[in-house]
Amino acid sequence: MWNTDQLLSRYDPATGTLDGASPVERRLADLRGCFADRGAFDAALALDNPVVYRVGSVAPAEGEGDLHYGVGCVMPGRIGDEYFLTKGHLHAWRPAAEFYFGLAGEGMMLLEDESDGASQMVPLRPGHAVYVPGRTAHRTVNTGLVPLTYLGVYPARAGHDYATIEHCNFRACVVERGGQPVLVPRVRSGVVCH
Ligand code: S6P
Ligand code: ZN
Repeated sequence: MWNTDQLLSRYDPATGTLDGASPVERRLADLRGCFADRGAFDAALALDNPVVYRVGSVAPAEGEGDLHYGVGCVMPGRIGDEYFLTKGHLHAWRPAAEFYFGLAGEGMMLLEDESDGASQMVPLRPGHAVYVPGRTAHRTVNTGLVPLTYLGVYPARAGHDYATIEHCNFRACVVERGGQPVLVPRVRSGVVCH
């Protein structure tokens, strides 16, 4: 029999955190190579190294069929015209899909199909349920003025492959144009992968 502490984690909307979660904090310096405009990144980092996002993950069990989940909170901000974002990853176990649910703020999920490289952005807002299929790189982007908070639920065996994204980055990025988020091909890359 599981005890209640293993089954229950409470979300605090005031702080955007789950109790009992193991926290990870990513600052701007941790995101080198993620933003398209390297000059704007270096200039911003010379001034400050703010927290860009936090994730608290809960891993109740590790068996086949088990689930892990986490709450992410991405701060508002931009580097040049590109909105603050998460590193992004593929799942190490490629078939693993993920379910996202928006809790607060407004943003986009940036998705990239590993098989054909097709990019897509999907709105993520309170009450939005977003399905991230397997074999799809995913990154969360805050396009609003307040923290973007969301729940993600994924197979325990999914794992994270950050290396593929760190090497090549996403093919597209979400930038501000006339006050609106738009998806554009990423330029100004130092690495040619695609
Ligand atoms: C995990 C899930 C999320 C991310 C979070 C931070 O599979 O997709 O909890 O971990 O959005 O993003 P990243 O790319 O730094 O893990
Ligand atoms: Zn994921």
